[in-house]
Amino acid sequence: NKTGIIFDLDGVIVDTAKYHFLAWKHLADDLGFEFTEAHNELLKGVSRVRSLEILLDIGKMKLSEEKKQEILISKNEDYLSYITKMGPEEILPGVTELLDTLDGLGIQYVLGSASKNATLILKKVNLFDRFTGIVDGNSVSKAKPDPEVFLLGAKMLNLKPEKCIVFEDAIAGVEAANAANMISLGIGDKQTLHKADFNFKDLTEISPDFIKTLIKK
Ligand code: B16
Ligand code: MG
Repeated sequence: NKTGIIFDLDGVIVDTAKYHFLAWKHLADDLGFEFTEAHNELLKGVSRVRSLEILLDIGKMKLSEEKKQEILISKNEDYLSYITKMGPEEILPGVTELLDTLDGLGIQYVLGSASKNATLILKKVNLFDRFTGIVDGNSVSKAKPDPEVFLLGAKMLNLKPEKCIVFEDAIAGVEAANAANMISLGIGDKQTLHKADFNFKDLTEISPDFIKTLIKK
């Protein structure tokens, strides 16, 4: 009757969206159209390939498959130039305290992220060793809102989906958690994430008591 946790990465553990934004913006600059922070919201939780499609729609551009592949590589190189400079000071508020609470209660947790850079990012912020396992953009064939990433997470935890709690900041991620039949915790704007079972502004709002009531269910 154990419970396990699956954490999304970008927007829950660290704010890598700001680095994705810079890299996508450089690309849009090169292609000659405007890309704003509001546009960047549309890319949160979305896969790399899908992000490029959305970006090209914004710029009303069509490119060959070959050119798209080329662009995806250079965007990632640009993005990695920021990621390699990351350190533990970039862990979002409340994360370390929550992981300490989970460790104290003997609750295991894994990562469930769309990013292909997840392992590198967790290592940079010194959190990699704390996770029981990592499911990321390299392990899945279907992107969120497909539940695949979280179902693989449940497997890694050796738990039934209904015994898993998902922390997500993106609409597609909340939908994926719900489709997986897991308990979804929306982290961020309550209106945006209204499909989540529970809503919190950030992880500082999650008390040990809340976790204890949740794992009793
Ligand atoms: P990469 P998450 C997602 O991370 C980001 O929110 C999304 O903006 C990004 O496109 C995606 O990872 C892929 O990232 O280019 O590093 O493979 O929120 O699922 O942890
Ligand atoms: Mg996210």
